[in-house]
Amino acid sequence: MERMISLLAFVLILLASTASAATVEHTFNVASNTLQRLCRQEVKTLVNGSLPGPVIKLRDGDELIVHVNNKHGVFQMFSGWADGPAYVTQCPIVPGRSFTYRFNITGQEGEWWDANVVDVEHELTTSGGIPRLSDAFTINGQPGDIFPCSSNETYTMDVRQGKTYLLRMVNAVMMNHLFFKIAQHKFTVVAVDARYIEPYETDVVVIAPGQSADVLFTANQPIGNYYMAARAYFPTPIEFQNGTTTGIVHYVGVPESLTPLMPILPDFNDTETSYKFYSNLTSLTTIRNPHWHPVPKNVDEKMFITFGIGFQPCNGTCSGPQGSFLRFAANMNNISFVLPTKMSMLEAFHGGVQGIYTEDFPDNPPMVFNYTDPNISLDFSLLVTQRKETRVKRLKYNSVVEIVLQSTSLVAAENHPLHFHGFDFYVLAQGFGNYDPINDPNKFNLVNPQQRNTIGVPINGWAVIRFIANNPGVWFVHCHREAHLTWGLNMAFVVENGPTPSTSLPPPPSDLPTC
Ligand SMILES: *[C@@H]1O[C@H](CO)[C@@H](O)[C@H](O)[C@H]1NC(C)=O
Ligand SMILES: *[C@@H]1O[C@H](CO)[C@@H](O)[C@H](O)[C@H]1NC(C)=O
Ligand SMILES: *[C@@H]1O[C@H](CO)[C@@H](O)[C@H](O)[C@H]1NC(C)=O
Ligand SMILES: *[C@@H]1O[C@H](CO)[C@@H](O)[C@H](O)[C@H]1NC(C)=O
Ligand SMILES: *[C@@H]1O[C@H](CO)[C@@H](O)[C@H](O)[C@H]1NC(C)=O
Ligand SMILES: *[C@@H]1O[C@H](CO)[C@@H](O)[C@H](O)[C@H]1NC(C)=O
Ligand SMILES: *[C@@H]1O[C@H](CO)[C@@H](O)[C@H](O)[C@H]1NC(C)=O
Ligand SMILES: *[C@@H]1O[C@H](CO)[C@@H](O)[C@H](O)[C@H]1NC(C)=O
Ligand SMILES: *[C@@H]1O[C@H](CO)[C@@H](O)[C@H](O)[C@H]1NC(C)=O
Ligand SMILES: *[C@@H]1O[C@H](CO)[C@@H](O)[C@H](O)[C@H]1NC(C)=O
Ligand SMILES: [Cu+2]
Repeated sequence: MERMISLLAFVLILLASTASAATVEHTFNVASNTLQRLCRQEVKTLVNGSLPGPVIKLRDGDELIVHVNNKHGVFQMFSGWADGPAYVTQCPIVPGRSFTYRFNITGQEGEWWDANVVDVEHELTTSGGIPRLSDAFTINGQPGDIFPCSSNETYTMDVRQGKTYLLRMVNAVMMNHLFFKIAQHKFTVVAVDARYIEPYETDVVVIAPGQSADVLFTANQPIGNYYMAARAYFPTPIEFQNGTTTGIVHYVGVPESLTPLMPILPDFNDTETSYKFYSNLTSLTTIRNPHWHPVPKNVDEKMFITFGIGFQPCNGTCSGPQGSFLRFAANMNNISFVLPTKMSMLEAFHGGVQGIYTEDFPDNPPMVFNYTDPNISLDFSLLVTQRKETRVKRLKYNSVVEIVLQSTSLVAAENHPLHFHGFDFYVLAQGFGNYDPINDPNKFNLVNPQQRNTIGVPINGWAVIRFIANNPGVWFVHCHREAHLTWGLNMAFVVENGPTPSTSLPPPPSDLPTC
């Protein structure tokens, strides 16, 4: 789903559920269109020609069928055969071809480059360097008043005093966590990553790339105009997109021309605020949340995964800041993941085809060191990995997996937003420094931990997650910073079929694209 939102964007609105589930069918035409932003015209790849894309309204329980016609040349989106990551679950839909996604429903911000995003990605992979910065963040496709040539189209939300509104937020930015505020208003966060949480009061929402949040706010201030604003949480001392995107909360009854009040956003490096938000959330476990399942107590598979930035040798053709013989690489347990090209991993799994991936992703890092020592970043002997491989971890159906996610400070310490396809996981604990296997398990919340599919692991820190592998197939795990994904900060799980047809991967659909 994430590629869809970050590159193309459509809007899903979940309505209150009714007794009867329906089948909702839509057609998406993916093509190039010209848009005007930041004083210039740019060609962008859009769904049905608009940004944000078309709105789809659904009720809990509905089946959604989306026919995608790729008139351009994008990689893609979405779940089993329609999970989306190209070469993991299927081959890309090549220009001129189409594919139908089918999935059942249980249960926007963005970014702008003054350039073609395909060129930005190509530049990144060929240079071996860091990606060029975007030119703006956007709220519903608009940079907002602080950016040039934008204020006549700034996203404006009309509100009536005394009423409560639900904001469904998605961070569709490719590289940055965001702080989000509305001047003088408070929020109640009621869900994250489409999972209900114990209502959480805050005046700032922190949201990682790929995460979502459902947030209530009451228009309880004097009638007027108030900016909603977002800018990066970026605690690493390198260059980043430091602009502030804005929209306007406009109380009906005052002129739209009245200058809005601006909220004071946290400092870019305010790890305290981000950690507080990310670690304070707990699941709603009462009768009000029928989707809640208690945390499984017995663990079948324990893994310890380190991840971070490093380098790989380059044959003299790279042009990044570190010269022509090194390119940036990123890894999990010192293996920099590389996507196959001949066949998708899911087809290889389903067909028993050898040679596409190997099932030897290690349960532990090859070396124990002081992962979060700031001076470790200078230790060149640790930085260069030779392994650029397609390794997966095989899991038995229904096994309970616990993973310590340990960030390393190699090259540059960052908060990496790790996204798991196929599973929502419980976040048992988080902290700074190196995970302590003796004392930290005492901090596990096994009662009402938040459930997520994307976790921003604290900078110079760790997180422990647990999930049940009840979803047969091949599931990609990756950093949701686009550049880190490209550099290989990824792995995948292969989950075996269960004992019955309904717990097994169905055969591929007839229109599955070929590589
Ligand atoms: C997208 O455009 C196609 C062709 O114009 C149209 O049939 C379809 O309904 C549109 N889809 C949505 C979700 O609006
Ligand atoms: C959606 O649910 C219906 C009814 O349970 C089922 O027949 C159908 O196969 C499901 N579709 C998908 C894509 O899971
Ligand atoms: C905003 O201004 C741009 C030119 O700067 C123009 O192309 C666009 O149509 C305007 N939008 C609205 C809603 O007036
Ligand atoms: C944003 O970064 C630019 C340089 O990249 C710098 O000139 C500017 O002062 C920064 N703005 C803020 C608000 O930090
Ligand atoms: C955060 O940045 C500010 C300047 O913008 C600086 O004064 C402060 O020391 C930094 N804090 C940390 C924890 O790095
Ligand atoms: C919320 O975060 C603050 C600061 O990190 C911490 O002191 C407090 O114990 C946390 N509360 C909960 C319920 O996690
Ligand atoms: C270097 O590697 C690139 C990309 O892998 C390849 O296209 C190129 O042919 C190689 N050049 C040499 C001199 O080996
Ligand atoms: C790891 O490095 C940090 C920061 O330098 C230091 O405080 C800590 O004591 C080190 N831990 C170990 C086990 O050496
Ligand atoms: C890190 O290295 C610097 C420069 O070599 C040194 O001054 C500092 O004490 C070191 N810090 C730690 C925690 O080892
Ligand atoms: C990673 O593996 C390489 C060999 O490919 C080795 O030189 C390096 O020290 C390893 N680094 C870590 C952090 O394990
Ligand atoms: Cu990352």
